[in-house]
Amino acid sequence: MMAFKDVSLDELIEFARQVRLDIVFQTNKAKSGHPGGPLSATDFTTVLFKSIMNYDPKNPNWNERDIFIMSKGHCSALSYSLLARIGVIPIEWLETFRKTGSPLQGHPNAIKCPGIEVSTGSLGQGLSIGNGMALAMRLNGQNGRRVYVVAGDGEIQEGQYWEAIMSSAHYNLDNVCLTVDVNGLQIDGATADVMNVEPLADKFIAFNWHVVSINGHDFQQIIDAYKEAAETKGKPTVVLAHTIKGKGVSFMEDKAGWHGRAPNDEEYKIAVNDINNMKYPW
Ligand SMILES: Cc1ncc(C[n+]2csc(CCOP(=O)(O)OP(=O)(O)O)c2C)c(N)n1
Repeated sequence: MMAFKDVSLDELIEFARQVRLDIVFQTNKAKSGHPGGPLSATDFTTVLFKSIMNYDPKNPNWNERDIFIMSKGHCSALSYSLLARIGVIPIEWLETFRKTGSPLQGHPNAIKCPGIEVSTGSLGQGLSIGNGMALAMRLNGQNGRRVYVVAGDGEIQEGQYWEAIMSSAHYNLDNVCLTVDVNGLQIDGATADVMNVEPLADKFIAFNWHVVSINGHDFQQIIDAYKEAAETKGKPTVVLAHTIKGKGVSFMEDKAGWHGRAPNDEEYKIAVNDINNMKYPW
């Protein structure tokens, strides 16, 4: 049922590097977009797409596939890069990011872009939708399928998240795995200052979730966390991925100002150089 792929550490490192390059490429080319959040979520989504999730790139609607929902839809540059690099959409499409008429809009459109399961961007909804899909899988007897949702730590200030968190546990949705990208920042400052969401582990435990806390840039910890999630029966799992917003680009790291600002041509050159020089463990 669970067919995790054995992917070498080098392959994960180079895939994640390419994804980071794609993120700064797309936002530079579009002269708009969100680089910070995608760069923090790159490493754990790389593991999901390269070694954890079941899918067929040639048949994105395959009825037995695992579901990936980027609940924090502003991180679309990351989703598009992942879909392009695994072969669901053409790599050339990345040049059209945020252009009028492109399938790759600033916030993802599930009708226009293959591989995008849910149109997101209005924060707060991803887990609710994922719960519905997970319940449908159960009704259909599809015991091998799983739902992976990625949320931001700012995003889960939305009240809808906590209703959904209650529901996943109430229905014992052990086929749901939520990853919270705990980068400590949101659009205009520190999550702790705007609306503190901590202590997250205690909150999820109180809501009857299985909790795994990791360094969200450490590939082994990420792989182990998703394997543990898949082996956990009777309750949903949340992976609290502690990350750095803007990871890999010196002048973006841990800066809220790079949430929704694109690198200009000069900044883009520095960003490419920084990413190319990232050494693992990073
Ligand atoms: C319902 C809703 N309210 C506000 C926004 C505007 N907004 C876009 S991104 C963002 C901050 C999100 O922070 P976080 O979830 O931590 O994302 P990350 O830092 O990982 O990029 C906000 C408030 C939105 N997209 N949807």
